[in-house]
Amino acid sequence: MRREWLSRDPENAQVAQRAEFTRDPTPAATHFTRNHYPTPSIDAEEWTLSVTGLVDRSADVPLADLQRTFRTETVTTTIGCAGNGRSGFRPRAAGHQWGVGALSTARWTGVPVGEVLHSAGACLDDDCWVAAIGDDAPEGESVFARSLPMRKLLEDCLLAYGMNGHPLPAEHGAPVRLIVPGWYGTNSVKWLSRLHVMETMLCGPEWEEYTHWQQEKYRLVPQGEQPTERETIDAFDLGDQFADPSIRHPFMYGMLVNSLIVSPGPDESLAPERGDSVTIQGVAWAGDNDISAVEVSTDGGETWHSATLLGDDEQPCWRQFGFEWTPRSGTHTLVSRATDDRGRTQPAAISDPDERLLTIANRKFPWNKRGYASNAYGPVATTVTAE
Ligand SMILES: Nc1nc2c(c(=O)[nH]1)N[C@H]1C(S)=C(S)[C@@H](COP(=O)(O)O)O[C@H]1N2
Ligand SMILES: [Mo]
Repeated sequence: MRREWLSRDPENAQVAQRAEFTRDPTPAATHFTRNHYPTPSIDAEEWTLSVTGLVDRSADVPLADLQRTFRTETVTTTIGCAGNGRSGFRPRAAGHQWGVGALSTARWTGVPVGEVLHSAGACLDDDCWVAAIGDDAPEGESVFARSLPMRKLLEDCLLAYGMNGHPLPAEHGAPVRLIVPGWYGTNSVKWLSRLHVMETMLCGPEWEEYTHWQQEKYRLVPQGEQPTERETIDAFDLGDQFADPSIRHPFMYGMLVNSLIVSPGPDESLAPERGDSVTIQGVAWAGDNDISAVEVSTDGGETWHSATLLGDDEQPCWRQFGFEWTPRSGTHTLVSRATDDRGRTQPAAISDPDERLLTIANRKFPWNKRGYASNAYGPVATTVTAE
């Protein structure tokens, strides 16, 4: 079993085995799927991308033009759903109870968003916003749309029509989706139909049908509070939003540093020859930042050892790591703890709701109503037994 279904209609499936995470890339058939509405069927021949708002020339770009007229790039990136790890929240947070499998890495091929904005004569100022609008909402439902800051779009975002060297599959957003490397998956709008350049985020009565997924959902909100609409913010990395007291309910943008032990797998029994070592393997990722170190503990976080980072640094995707361990017989709790290149480390646990935390404090991640964005290592620990 490659994927475990959380619901079939709409389709929501997570990667079933941690072992998949050291495959590079995650095959499309294994990649997690997170849909709020059923997968729409869109005729690629009829499809166009509308570019509207603060532009000199509004445009409707057909797929063939997108593929032929503009520069193409391929980017490998790790996408994690903001709800990944939600099942670790106590008490339970609302929504699908994702384990650790709403996380995958793929190679996306498409056109840098800046190419298309440029050719439409869009306002490219740093303080402009672009609404990325999806085409999946059934009649009467809120349109799936996200507001992205211009600087990020120009830096590294793609209008993707290919995944792992094949045409983009329907459930991953065909014919074209946005890819926002290093940011929570919700920003990578699938079944993209329109880019609208504006001075603010989607907000206010004028955009009523478009604001739900931007302003209400995908905010980090403690027990007993409600998020209020904002027109703009100027910190995007979730850690930077935590550090800005003017942003009380952060938006799900740049991902926090995180890691996971892949092998040995949960509940595995190890039978190494006496004195032989076992390789502990895992993956670590840090959104827009780089991983600077990973530590591994075999006693649930009491003592820590430096792991070896493998592969390239400066990739907008996960870094693999390894640690040679000579287990004594008995039961062991394995956890990993990554640190990003800005010195920020994963917390140990998720807080209680009544602590009302608004940021990571005392090595605790703030419990929040929708169970978003936990990077605590405790809830994703694995237990193994050595003979
Ligand atoms: N139009 C649209 N785009 C969407 C979604 C959606 O429901 N509708 N889900 C978002 C969320 S919450 C995530 S985590 C990613 C998941 O991408 P995937 O299904 O290709 O893994 O798509 C995002 N893009
Ligand atoms: Mo998500």
